[in-house]
Amino acid sequence: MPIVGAMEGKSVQSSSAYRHDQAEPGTSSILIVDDDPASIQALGGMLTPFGELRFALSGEEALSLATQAPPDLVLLDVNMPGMSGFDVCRRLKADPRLCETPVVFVTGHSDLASEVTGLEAGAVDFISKPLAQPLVVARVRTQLRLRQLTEALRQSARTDGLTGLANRRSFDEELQHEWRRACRRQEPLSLVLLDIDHFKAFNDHYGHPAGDRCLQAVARAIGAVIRRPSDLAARYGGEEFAVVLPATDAGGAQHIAQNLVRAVAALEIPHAASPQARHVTISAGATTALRPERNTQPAQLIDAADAALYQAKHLGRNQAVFTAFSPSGQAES
Ligand code: GH3
Ligand code: MG
Ligand code: MG
Repeated sequence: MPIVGAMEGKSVQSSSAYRHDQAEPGTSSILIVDDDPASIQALGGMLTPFGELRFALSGEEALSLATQAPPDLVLLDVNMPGMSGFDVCRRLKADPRLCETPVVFVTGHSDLASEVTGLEAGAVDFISKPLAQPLVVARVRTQLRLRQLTEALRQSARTDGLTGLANRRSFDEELQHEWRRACRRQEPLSLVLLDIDHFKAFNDHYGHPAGDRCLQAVARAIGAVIRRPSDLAARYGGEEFAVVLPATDAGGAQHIAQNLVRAVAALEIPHAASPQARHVTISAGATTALRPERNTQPAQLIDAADAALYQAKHLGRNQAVFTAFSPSGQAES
């Protein structure tokens, strides 16, 4: 069985000469699962142009490869010794990281009952053996296209349209997520809230479109300050932004908050209507939960950062204030 040694668990890059105009050529990751090496070889030959192909000869191996790196599409044989394709599909659908990956069954006998079982297990389509190349290519292309559209919609539902930062909904979800993670790992979690100073006056003076461009420039400056992949910058609402800093202690949070204030001032966006500065500035409120606990809520972290932001405004704006966050959930100055 030369194909097993040659292809098992390996990646094969596509040739870029082949054109698929609907699903982007060469960019997708497909996992092909079949205990019959001849079927794997046939499918592999048909699908090479779509991108990276990985192969598994059993359900167990398929789950292990999918967990290592979630694919864009799984082509799954129904009848395999050991774990059946239906079981593999159910396991994929039960995994939060893999449940969105479309599964197409490839089956030798497509009777009504097994199609219903497959669809109930979470599959999106069936392909019958013997394999007809045009049909396989068309069905795979359709599923990859749908996957791309779903991903694009998911992304846009999480993004603020004006600034390209995470939107409020995404911020709320991520803060909850990071809070739970920090509780589990006993790690600190920091939050910085930012608010543009005298922005109403900026809009009144320069007009709303200029205000929008200012928000975009401030968002870019914020994005350039935070560099860790786990950090999240979001538009919290209007001219307010939020930065979530996982595994960041009080010193780190103060440092970032000060850098954010400096970075926006350094843009030197003229603000002739500001009573305080000649250019656009922001105020920042930062706080750190040293060891988040499950009996406290991320909303209390927001309250503490907001209290610090209020103080920064009160002290004269264009500055960062840090407020400690006590384990009981009360903010301390
Ligand atoms: P402070 O220094 O106390 O924060 O004063 P401020 O004027 O920035 O605060 P205020 O809350 O009074 O005004 C916020 C302004 O932000 C009012 C609103 O016109 C403007 N704003 C909110 N969202 C947008 C937006 O999407 N685009 C534009 N151009 N302006 C916005
Ligand atoms: Mg405001
Ligand atoms: Mg403001």
